[in-house]
Amino acid sequence: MVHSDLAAATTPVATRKRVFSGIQPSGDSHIGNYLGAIRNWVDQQAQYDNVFCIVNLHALTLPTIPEQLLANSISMTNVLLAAGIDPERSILFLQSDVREHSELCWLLGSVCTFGELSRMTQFKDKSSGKGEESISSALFYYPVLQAADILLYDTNLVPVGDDQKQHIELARDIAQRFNHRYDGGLVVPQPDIKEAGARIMALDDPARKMSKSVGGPNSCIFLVDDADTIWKKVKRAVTDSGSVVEATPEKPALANLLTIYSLFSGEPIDEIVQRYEGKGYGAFKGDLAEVVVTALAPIQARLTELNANPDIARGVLRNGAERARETAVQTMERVRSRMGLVLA
Ligand code: AQP
Repeated sequence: MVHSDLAAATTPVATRKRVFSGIQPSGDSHIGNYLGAIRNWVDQQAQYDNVFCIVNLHALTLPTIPEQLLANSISMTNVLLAAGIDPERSILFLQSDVREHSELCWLLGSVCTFGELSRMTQFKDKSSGKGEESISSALFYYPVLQAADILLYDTNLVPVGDDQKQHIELARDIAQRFNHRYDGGLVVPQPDIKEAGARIMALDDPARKMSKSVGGPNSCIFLVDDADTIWKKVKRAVTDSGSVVEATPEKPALANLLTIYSLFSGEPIDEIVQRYEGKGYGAFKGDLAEVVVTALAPIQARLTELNANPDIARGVLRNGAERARETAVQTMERVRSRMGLVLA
């Protein structure tokens, strides 16, 4: 199904599944965030009952500057609005505005083991090369907060990129263990990971995922990059040896660029490959840059408007937090009562 077909599909309100997903306000978002997650959130809005969260508490796992964190929270909200999240149809809120996230995180820590957290590959990736004294314990513990985020909203589906699969599996294990120990109470969520775009790789290293906080400036195309910058980054993107444009396991760099081309243009990869037969990497890269620039232009135009009016984002977040709290409060009452934390 292509981008617009998904948006056209609607599901009656009463039978809608609940979707929850979050994004860290940890810097400019890139096309990996967009193609792996945000675009799917936008496309599926009519099908589901959606809750989207700017997870600023997760951003605290790495060192932050307060003013910058606040500014990033507003600009990430604007990115989601510019990409097409409709606050009338979807709840969009700031994690720290709903205190129940932190409380549930603590309670769920009692049904999650040290061993489970030690096996999380994101923790290993983000802490590798750093001394133990400089890694926050929050970085180790944040999958429990992520489980709390999800379980607080009786979530059925969690649309994420492939890098989050292990964390969603942990959230499922935590919910199942809680239900076993306390005789039910939590909905067990499912990950929703699309095959295409689930893992967009860094432009300078096709073995590593594109990431906001890891890698140099040429590894990512940011959603705010101008046409000239996108051109330069695509031209500099590493390619595999040879000159045939094809998506094979021996050509991971080309496969990544073809995926980006296909997702932004809506054209299947085999058709793109056929069109560039005998033309070489140069022609392909020039057109790829053009495709990305064209696809991002309307998002960037809306983003400029929204960034000029930060009160719009503040209003959306305030209203979203009120709506989110309605469900969060109910879940916490249920959880506290089942755990024996409420006096009769
Ligand atoms: N390279 C990627 N390809 C596909 N999906 C991706 N996502 C992240 N990188 C890729 C998905 O984007 C959503 C929001 O992610 P996040 O910003 O909350 O945190 P992250 O997964 O840790 O992403 P980054 O860019 O690597 O951020 P930093 O560097 O700040 O940690 C998620 O659904 C994620 O799967």
